[in-house]
Amino acid sequence: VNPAGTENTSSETGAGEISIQELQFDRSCKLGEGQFGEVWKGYMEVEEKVKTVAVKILKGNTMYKEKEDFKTEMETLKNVPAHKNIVPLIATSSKEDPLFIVMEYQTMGSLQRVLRNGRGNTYYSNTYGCSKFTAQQLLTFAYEVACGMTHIAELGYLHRDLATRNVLVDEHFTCKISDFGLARDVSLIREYESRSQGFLPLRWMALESIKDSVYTTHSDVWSFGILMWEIVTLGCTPYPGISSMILRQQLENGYRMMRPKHCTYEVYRIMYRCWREPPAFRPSFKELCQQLEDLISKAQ
Ligand code: ACK
Repeated sequence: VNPAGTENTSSETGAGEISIQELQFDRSCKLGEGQFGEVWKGYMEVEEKVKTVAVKILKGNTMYKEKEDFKTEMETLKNVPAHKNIVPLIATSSKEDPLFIVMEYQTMGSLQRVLRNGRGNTYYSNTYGCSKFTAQQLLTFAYEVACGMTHIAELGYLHRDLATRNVLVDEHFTCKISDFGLARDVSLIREYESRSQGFLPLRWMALESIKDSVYTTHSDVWSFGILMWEIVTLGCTPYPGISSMILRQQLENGYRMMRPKHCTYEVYRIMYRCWREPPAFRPSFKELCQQLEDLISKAQ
């Protein structure tokens, strides 16, 4: 098990297989629920210490394909070396029912929740509206997600669903990317829109993903641009006032979200570049890290 925040030079997370009996659940604390699974707060003994964990359990009635996808992705996650901006995987049950993954518990919940909770608390009114976060803190959230994504991209993996709801935040306000590559519980979340292929996070998707179901690191970069927009608007839903029915046509016509109120031109330029139509014209995650780091040091 890799403690939070440590770098691991080995090629595996070291997350082992466990059975459900090795976990204790906090029955009063269901963290989330979807059609295919539930996330529960629980406790597990790790190296003779009781650790608070989040357990994502695949429901028993899921279809064969979803089960196989979940198993495959668990194997993928196990092979990703630890990184301080990726949620540490502690253990899995990938061989027998119930299938589940055990992650480190992240005290503050999702970045979406953190941003929305930060609204209206006017500690800093000189930043992005009235929030309890400074411009520097908000840029740091984006920077940390870009660092985690650089790691994922360098390993050749895709996230496919990068959004503030899938980034978790620890007690030090460090962002940790979660659930990448996993078959997700998308049915009950309003932000996933029903289409013939199932439920899709349309408002976070690159044009080529919407049109041709093409997913690459470049399409993850597009989603990162949307995530930056979520950060500067303190967790608003993208494309306000635009229905999902007309979104594709609007994007094809060249429409992109406007610069949000309070967002600097420099920050807007970064997110706007992530939405260029030719995928190869978008910045890489490494470039995004560099640009955000420069902005953070200027904001000091
Ligand atoms: O915003 P939240 O409280 O944070 O609500 C969602 C919910 O479960 C569905 O994803 C929470 N969640 C997921 N994984 C974790 C974790 N590792 N630690 C803490 N909360 C988590 C997430």
